[in-house]
Amino acid sequence: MVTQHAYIQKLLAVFRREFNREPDLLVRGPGRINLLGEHTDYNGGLVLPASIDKEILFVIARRDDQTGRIVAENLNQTFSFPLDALTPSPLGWPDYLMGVVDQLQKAGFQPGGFDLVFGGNIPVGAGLSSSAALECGLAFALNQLYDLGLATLDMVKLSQRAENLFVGVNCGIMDQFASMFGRAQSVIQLDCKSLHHEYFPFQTTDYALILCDSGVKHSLGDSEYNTRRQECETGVAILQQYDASIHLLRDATTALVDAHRDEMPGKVYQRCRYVTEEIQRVREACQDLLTNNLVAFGRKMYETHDGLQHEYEVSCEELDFLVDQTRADDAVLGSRMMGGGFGGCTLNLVKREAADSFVSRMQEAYQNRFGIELKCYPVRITNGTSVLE
Ligand code: GAF
Repeated sequence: MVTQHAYIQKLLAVFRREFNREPDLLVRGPGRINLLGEHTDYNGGLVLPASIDKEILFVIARRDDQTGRIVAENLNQTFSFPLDALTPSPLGWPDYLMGVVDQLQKAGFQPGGFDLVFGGNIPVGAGLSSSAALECGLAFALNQLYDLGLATLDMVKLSQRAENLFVGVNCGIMDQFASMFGRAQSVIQLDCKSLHHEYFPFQTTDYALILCDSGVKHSLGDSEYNTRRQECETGVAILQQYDASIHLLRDATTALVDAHRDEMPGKVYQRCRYVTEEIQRVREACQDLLTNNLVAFGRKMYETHDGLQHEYEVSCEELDFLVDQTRADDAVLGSRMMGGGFGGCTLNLVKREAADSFVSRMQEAYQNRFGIELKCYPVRITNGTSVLE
């Protein structure tokens, strides 16, 4: 495993070789996990994410002209673009960065050009928000480099808009918020309507958080994500006829959804019920954290998975298998699929002393069932996007 220090040295060497100069700034943009509160962000509900020790590092310097020159170290690719003529790139990854420049400009800021080398250890496609890490890291770096005076929340909103409008992915605000606002040993309870946030302690001395990467990403994920959003909006439109103060599902309760079950198409009812229950679950789970009751917290992770599997229907065979493997395991407090669904990782809360044997058991079972090598990542909760001294 390459240490952060060794990897920074490597990025610095690439920067000097490519640009023949010294950088002005080093920035770290972390990926994220989400403990509970899935598919609630775009419903204005509560989420419970944290930023982690999987990260993208940025080595960057100002330029005197209006050019962005970028090296993606992991991919061994380079890309240059004029800041005053932004067009999407077939390479894909530059769009996350150009999207940030685009949104800065649209918000009335004029960042200058930059030379940048970036790279990191966030597995792509695993649902750990490498895209948010990329957006937030650049927004943060440009804010520092050009003294733009943006508040942290402005950078979060701008990064989300970059993804929505320039990349064209209709995500909620959770991933960017978590990448920016993370705090070591804490989870963030974010209210996605008011954007009020609060930190809750998450001690992992006795328990480890382990991601199991299914290695699959079923292609229907993106279209189903948008369908779920629409189904939730349909539910809101129905409930609004009875209570005009309901603008988002977070404004409704499970009891209200149940009361209007007969007026809703079956799937719409299921989606609304899951969302209102999940928001309540996050509330209760935060009380578990305050009393350090990780057993109760873990149970809620299973409840979330069951809701995502049966009511929200965004899981898949591989994720269900990974969660089912843990159900009778005394070493596991909780397990669930994480993120948008249809692939990516499960998140597991495991007794620390049993972490290694847990990983071996899961890898063997997954290999036997699907013939796929299961990658497992123990993660630590860290601070959010910041300058590296
Ligand atoms: C994806 C989205 F990007 C998030 O905004 C969130 O909606 C999540 O799916 C589901 O909770 O990660």
